[in-house]
Amino acid sequence: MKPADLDYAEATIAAIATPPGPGAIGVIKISGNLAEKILKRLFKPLKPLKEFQSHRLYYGFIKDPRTGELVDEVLVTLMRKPRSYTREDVAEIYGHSGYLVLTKILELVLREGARLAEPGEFTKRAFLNGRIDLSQAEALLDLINARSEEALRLALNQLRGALAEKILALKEALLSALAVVEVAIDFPEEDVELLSHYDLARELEENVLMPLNKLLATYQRGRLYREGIAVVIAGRPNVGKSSLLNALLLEERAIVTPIPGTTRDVIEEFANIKGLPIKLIDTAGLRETEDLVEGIGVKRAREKIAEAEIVIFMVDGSQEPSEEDFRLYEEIKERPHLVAVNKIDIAGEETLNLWKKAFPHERLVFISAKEGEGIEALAEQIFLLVTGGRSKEIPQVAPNLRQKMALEKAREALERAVANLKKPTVYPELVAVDLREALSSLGEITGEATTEDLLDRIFSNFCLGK
Ligand SMILES: Nc1nc2c(ncn2[C@@H]2O[C@H](COP(=O)(O)OP(=O)(O)OP(=O)(O)O)[C@@H](O)[C@H]2O)c(=O)[nH]1
Ligand SMILES: [Mg+2]
Repeated sequence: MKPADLDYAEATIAAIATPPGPGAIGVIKISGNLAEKILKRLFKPLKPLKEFQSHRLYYGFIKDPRTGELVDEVLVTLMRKPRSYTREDVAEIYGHSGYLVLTKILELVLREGARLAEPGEFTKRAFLNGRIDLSQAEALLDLINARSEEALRLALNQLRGALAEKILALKEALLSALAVVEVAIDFPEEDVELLSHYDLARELEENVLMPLNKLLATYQRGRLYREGIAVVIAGRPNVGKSSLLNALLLEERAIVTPIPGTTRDVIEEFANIKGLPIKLIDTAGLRETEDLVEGIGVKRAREKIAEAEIVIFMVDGSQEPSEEDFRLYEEIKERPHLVAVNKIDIAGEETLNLWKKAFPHERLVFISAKEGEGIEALAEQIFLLVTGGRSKEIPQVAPNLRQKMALEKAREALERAVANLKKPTVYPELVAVDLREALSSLGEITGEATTEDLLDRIFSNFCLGK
């Protein structure tokens, strides 16, 4: 663990903010009280410069102040607090992105008094200094990791404070209820008049519980768009699993041959299916085998099937259904699944009818992975299965897992408060305890009440330099 002393938290931090490897530019970020001093020591402007003006770009060179050695030709900028990402003085050096060059500049910066930033530490400071709340910090992470347009939109909304706003509204409604209850505590002799508990219960239900439940209901959708969902393609060897993977990805990702047992490893690739980030998993064909390598592949395939959220069970529609097909189907039929009857381009009508009889349900899709036939219908079926057939409407905001758990805690406390208010005899003290608990749970979402542990957990997911 890192030291928790004040010096550590107040130190000037620095990191390379761009991904490693050659590129047009590479950025070094410095944040903290020493930022300006360090910049002055290392940066030699082309034109003489008395003082940096905030938020201006300057052209010049980075030189090692000890040896005078030239390190890079750069642009630099200084953003004085509080108008910066962290609300501290922030300096940025835009150099040529070569691994060695950037490392050299960073070393100089560290030698002049900064320490290496931890992953997410710049953003953590932005949070600690009150520029963003915790839900916005998490939105930044979502923004960086977004794999679909919708995930991006959700992240942007949250970054702009859409979730924080909703939480604030809930908290205000809670606070005004709490005020009424507290009056009842302070002036018990004033009797029921001040606190018409039944009305208060109704108000809480309408103004807090209902919107809170609405917000909770968007969790699943949000998770879908943020994290996507794993879909495994499984079936006997040679039925066309890898061909389907390629068809859905629109590229020749997996090897396809007429030889049964071609795929032995697990192949995972993200595809965008109707806006959903879907992790497609192609697996080895399921069969008994003497081959050691293939055997391992089959074992892994079974593991993937067990983990997957959705299974596409694939069969060869050009052949009649066999015992083996039914036996394998038994393995997966309890999972959310689709049955894809493949190779309809070469399948006879009678054989296809046999398949229709074998799996008489709405999850049956007829396709030709090779010719691209029925792939759109299959994508539609996947979408329906994933979204549970609910509307295609995407929510404006959606809590993540951490936020959902806090919302649920708030809901429990609220439900207790409402139940107590509806009893014939009301003990305002009890109600107040629950309302305060609900308030503090909501506060966890925006980060008014946090622990070092929680912050570590959130910010360590960031990349270095963010
Ligand atoms: N006619 C026709 N042939 C197909 C179709 N889909 C796949 N094939 C052929 O079937 C053979 C096997 O295809 P693959 O995609 O490798 O099958 P697989 O299920 O991944 O096979 P394994 O990796 O061995 O388990 C290849 O020769 C493909 O060209 C289809 O829709 N129609
Ligand atoms: Mg294959």
